[in-house]
Formats: sequence, structure tokens, C-alpha cells
Amino acid sequence: MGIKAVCPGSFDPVTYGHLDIIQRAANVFDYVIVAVLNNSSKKPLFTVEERMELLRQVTSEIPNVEVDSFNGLLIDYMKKKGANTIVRGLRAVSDFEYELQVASINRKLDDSIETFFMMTNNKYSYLSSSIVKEIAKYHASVSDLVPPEVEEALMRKFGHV
Ligand code: COD
Repeated sequence: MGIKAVCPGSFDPVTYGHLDIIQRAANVFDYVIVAVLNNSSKKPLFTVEERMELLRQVTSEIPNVEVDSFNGLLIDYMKKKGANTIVRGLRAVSDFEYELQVASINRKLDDSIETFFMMTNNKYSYLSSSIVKEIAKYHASVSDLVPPEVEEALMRKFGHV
């Protein structure tokens, strides 16, 4: 059966930083579910279906990865999927405080949940979906930051093609 891990997030849209963490998780755990949050208070640029479709395209070569979405609490979703392992990426010390808080809340809600943190590749330590959207909005190239499918989707979204 092996260990089923969940990589949760907004993925609005997926970047090379996310992909780095997903690939690392897939190398370590038997099965990885990339779970896109569907009810965020943030106003997303891409719909949940668009975000899932992009994730599916860019993870199609990784056989033990599945893309899904969830509503509500992450731990409830994990119970439904029979998973108790969360994987989160850490880019810098600034991520740590928030991540510690979320991991502690999740553990308080369900003591069987374990959160694993992976350090991103240094070259993606400054990268976030917000930065990518900001750059793409002004029609500058994001080809070093996101896979080609995602760059295309961004350019369409901002009406540059
Ligand atoms: N390098 C490495 N990792 C990265 C990079 C990068 N450049 N960029 C992002 N990541 C990692 C993040 O650390 C994260 O692990 C993952 O990729 C996804 O990132 P985001 O930004 O898309 O996701 P978030 O932070 O918006 O996701 C937050 C959740 C959706 C997980 C959280 O809000 C949640 O669980 N919500 C559900 C409600 C709930 O259960 N609440 C209780 C706990 S607060």
C-alpha cells in the first residue's frame, strides 16, 4: 500500500517551484495527491478546473502523481482519501512561521496528521505564483519561472495573445 502524501495548495498557477516540490515528494513517497483548494478567500486568476488541468499537463510524466481538488478543511479531505501525510515546500525562513502555525493547527485537529517540509531548489527560492502573475500581467517573459503550457495560459488570460 505504501505512503500516500498530499501536496495541498492554491496553485494559481503552478510554477517550477511547485513542480520541484511535487517531483521531490514523488521521489520519496509512494503516491502523491496534488490537492487544489477550491474555496479560498483569495480571488484566484484561474478557475479550479484550469489550475487542475495545468497541473495535470505538467505532471503527466510523473506516474505516481494524481491531481484533485478539495473544499473545506484539508484534514477532512485527507481522511476521505485515506492519507495522513502532508508535504509543504519551504522557500525561506519567512515561510516558516506561517507553516508552523498551519502544521500545528492541523495536528491539533487530527493528531495522526504528519507534515513534512522540503526545502526548495535554491534557484526557485524567490518564486511565487503572485510574482509570476505580476510579471505576466505586464507582458514580460516568465519562461524561466513556469512551464510553457502555463506561460501560454497566462498570456491568454491577460489578453496578450
Ligand atoms: N519553492 C518551493 N515550494 C513552493 C514554492 C517555491 N518557489 N512556491 C510554493 N511552494 C510550495 C508551498 O510551500 C506549498 O507547499 C505548495 O507549494 C503550494 O503553494 P501555494 O502558495 O499554492 O499554496 P497555499 O500556501 O496557498 O496553500 C494553503 C492551503 C490551501 C494548503 C491551506 O490554506 C489549507 O489547507 N486550506 C484549507 C483549509 C484548512 O484546512 N485550514 C486549516 C489549516 S489553516
